[in-house]
Amino acid sequence: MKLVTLEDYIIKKQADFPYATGELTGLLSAIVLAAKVVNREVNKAGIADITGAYGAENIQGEQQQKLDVFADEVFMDALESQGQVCGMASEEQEDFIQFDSHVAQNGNYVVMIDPLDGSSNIDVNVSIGTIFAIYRRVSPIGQPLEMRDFLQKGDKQVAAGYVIYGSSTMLVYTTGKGVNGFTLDPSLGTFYLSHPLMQIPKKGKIYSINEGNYPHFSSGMKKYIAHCKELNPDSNRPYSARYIGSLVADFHRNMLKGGLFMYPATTTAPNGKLRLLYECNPFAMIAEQAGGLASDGKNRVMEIEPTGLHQRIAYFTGSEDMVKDVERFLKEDE
Ligand code: P6P
Repeated sequence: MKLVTLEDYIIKKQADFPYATGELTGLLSAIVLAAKVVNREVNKAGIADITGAYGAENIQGEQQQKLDVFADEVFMDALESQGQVCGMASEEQEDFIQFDSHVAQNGNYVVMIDPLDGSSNIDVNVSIGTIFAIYRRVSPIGQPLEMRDFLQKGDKQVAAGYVIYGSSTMLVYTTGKGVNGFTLDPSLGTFYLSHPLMQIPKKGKIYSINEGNYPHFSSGMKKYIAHCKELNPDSNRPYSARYIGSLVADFHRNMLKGGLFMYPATTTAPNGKLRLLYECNPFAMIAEQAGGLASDGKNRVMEIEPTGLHQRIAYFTGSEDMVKDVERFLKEDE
């Protein structure tokens, strides 16, 4: 098979990008560079003295793992020095950041990012990931950024993607013309096209949810879980339960095998846990581009009008038929 590098692919496909062709190349090259740097550190976290809680707490009130802080800084530096991006919002930062280098001030784009999602899994060697969404700024170029540049609906994403740091490191992204996956050859530091035009199987046999929260689920949610477990060979049930507890890993498995990832609202977390801007929307764009769906249980995620940088929503994404099934069960809760 002819080896296509990520750089070749971006150049070949940049004509698909609805804006100045060189802009996408620059944008993605910054992300690729940062991903390689983070990948190197993640791969040696077990031996280097940078694992373990950093001591500080991030905006979520969670213990910041040192790699969280490192990854946030690496992506921020790479994006700022590239020039197309004028600011970013991150899970690790309370407010958005306006890049002040003269290079970035006239950038057309802002980036929302979860620099290292699933970081609580770092110490147990479970796959973790970076999740990113790219938007064009809406306020005047060269002027101070405004919150409205970040509180944009998911439908306004010009690109979205994730990096999974696992048994192999992959970068998966879309610019609205399908989803492509690239695998890193660490000996060369080069990403190669390994999963062209990824499609999520319409029907899946895997349901992915933290059933430890069962006592806090709605009745409709409980009935859907019972539905997943029911013996019904004609509809491939009972499904298999798979929950890694690392969103990027759970989502990536469903991209390849089909399935439904769920993080519903509960009595203890009435808005769910996952973040709309830098977790749910990027994966929603990817899921839809791959023939799947992403819902908050009632509404299409990418139509939700954001109200805050760290806003949480209930989240259901993956195989089209399974998302529609769970929405039917949740309707009874209304
Ligand atoms: P729970 C990891 O901390 C994370 O943000 C996602 O990667 C993951 O899907 C979710 O939280 C797991 O949450 O409550 O099941 O441990």
